[in-house]
Amino acid sequence: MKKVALITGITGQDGAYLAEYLLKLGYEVHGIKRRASLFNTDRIDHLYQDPHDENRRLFLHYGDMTDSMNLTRIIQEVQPDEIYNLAAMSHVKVSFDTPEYTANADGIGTLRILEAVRLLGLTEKTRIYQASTSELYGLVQEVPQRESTPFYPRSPYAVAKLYGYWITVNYREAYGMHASNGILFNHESPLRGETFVTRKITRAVAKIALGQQDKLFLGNLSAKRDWGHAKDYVRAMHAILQQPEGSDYVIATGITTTVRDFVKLSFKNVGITVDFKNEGVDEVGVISGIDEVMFIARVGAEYLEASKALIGQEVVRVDPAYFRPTEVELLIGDPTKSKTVLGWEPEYDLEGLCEDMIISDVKLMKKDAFLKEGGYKTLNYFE
Ligand code: NAP
Ligand code: G4F
Repeated sequence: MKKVALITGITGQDGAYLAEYLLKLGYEVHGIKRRASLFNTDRIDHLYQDPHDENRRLFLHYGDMTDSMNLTRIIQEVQPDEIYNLAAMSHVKVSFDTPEYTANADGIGTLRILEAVRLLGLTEKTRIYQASTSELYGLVQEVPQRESTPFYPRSPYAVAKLYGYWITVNYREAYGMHASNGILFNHESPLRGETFVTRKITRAVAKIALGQQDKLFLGNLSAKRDWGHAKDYVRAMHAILQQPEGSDYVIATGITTTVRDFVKLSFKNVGITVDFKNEGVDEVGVISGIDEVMFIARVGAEYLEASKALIGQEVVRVDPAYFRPTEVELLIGDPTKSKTVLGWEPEYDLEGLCEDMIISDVKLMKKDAFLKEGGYKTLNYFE
């Protein structure tokens, strides 16, 4: 029997990778997307199937995490075996500007899904994955962070996700539901939203290498994150729902890196060496050399002459506008449980992740070529 999955947040980074992964596994996939004034399905357009196709296995439904009746109706219609609750206002800095909405969509939104499953009498049938986050650890109480590490959220986003985490645990314990939290550490990809720090960096590096941008302004360069690849992390989400019982799992690489070092690595990926000098808000990143072979391979010989003129140029600066009122300085996860129980192993390391993002962004910034090839529609993420 074909399994049926419902993904909230299917138009996001993880939703797109997960939808493709589940379709490849033979699932019928339903996704909830928000109505927007422009198309917002770029990341999943390559999976789109004509509504008249009799063998269609991807279905999209309009909906919103703040609308209980809508969510309940969709779950009633779809009768899913598995729900992946990925929809959220997921930007930590923005959550300080929109705290009430974030609490509603990310916190109460999770309750709406759980309660709909319960009210519809689907507690035996439907397994639920909740997209929990390493942001729950916030002001970290233990290094590395594991499933038993106490939480100390540091943003309206993390506080909303704290509610989502505990209401998921509560429904599991109170009603015997197969409901699980994936406590995922930061995961990135070529599909990452442009305002998260890794993608902001890889896009800017590609543009600087192509002569389209002069400078990259960043906030806290010393923040440390445990960065993995979203492709690896969606495999873990699926594995969590295949376990006999619901439970909570840390998904992480166990390695942490500063934002500063991710900047250096990204430039290195296009053959540009960047050194940092000064401290605090006066810290700057300056180009000190070009590896011509690497530059030509990654960017193109036609851009080499112009790039040589960049040596000695200041290309990174700190802008305090990107500082957060309360910061999460260090995240590093201990993935022992997910490795032993789920058998989960990531395929990408940080170098592989950064390379994947840089290659994609250089291609994307060479816009004409990219659009001629059909943009995202030409990409099969799991091939
Ligand atoms: P993302 O790219 O920002 O995608 C979020 C998705 O949620 C998008 O499809 C978005 O729709 C949708 N959405 C937002 N508000 C909604 C609402 N009110 N109703 C319905 N849909 C809504 O996030 P992601 O990186 O894929 O992350 C997926 C989930 O994992 C999120 O819950 C995030 O908080 C959590 N998480 C992410 C990470 C990470 O490092 N990526 C780590 C831990 C946990 P639009 O496309 O219309 O905006
Ligand atoms: O890329 P970020 O915005 O991700 P953040 O805040 O860690 O949150 C992401 O990961 C969480 C998992 O831990 C998810 F739950 C959440 O949904 C989201 O996907 O920022 C990473 C770090 C922060 O310390 C930030 O202060 O980079 C620092 N940073 C420095 N300059 C910057 C910038 N972040 C952004 N977005 N933009 C900057 O210019």
